[in-house]
Amino acid sequence: MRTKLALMITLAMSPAVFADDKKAMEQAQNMPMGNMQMDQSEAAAETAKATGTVRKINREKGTVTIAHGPVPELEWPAMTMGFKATPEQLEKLNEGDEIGFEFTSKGMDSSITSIEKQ
Ligand SMILES: [Cu+2]
Repeated sequence: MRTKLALMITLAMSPAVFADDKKAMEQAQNMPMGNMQMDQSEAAAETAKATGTVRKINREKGTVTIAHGPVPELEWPAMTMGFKATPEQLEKLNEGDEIGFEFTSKGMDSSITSIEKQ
C-alpha cells in the first residue's frame, strides 16, 4: 500500500499531470478502488483457527456466539462474536463448551468450517 501511495504522489507531482489534470484525477480515483477490491478478495480467502467458549447457539439463524482467543492469522484480539454454522455443526454444541474451530472470514462475515469440543 505504501509503495502504491508513493507512486500516486509521484504521478501527482509529475509534469504530465499538469498537462492533463482530468485524466490524472481519474487515475487517482480509480487506483484506490482497485486496491480495495483486491483487499476484499484476499480477505475472502482467509482461513484461520481459534479456540474459545460457546456463549450462545441460535439454531434458527444458524449462528453460534463464541468468546474466542486471539487469532494471529487475522490480527484479531480476543473477543466475543457470532459465526455462521451449519445445523450439523450446531447439533453437537452446547453453551459453555470449550471448543477449537476453523473458520473463513470475509469482512464482518465469518463462517465455521470445522469445530470440535476440547
Ligand atoms: Cu472475533
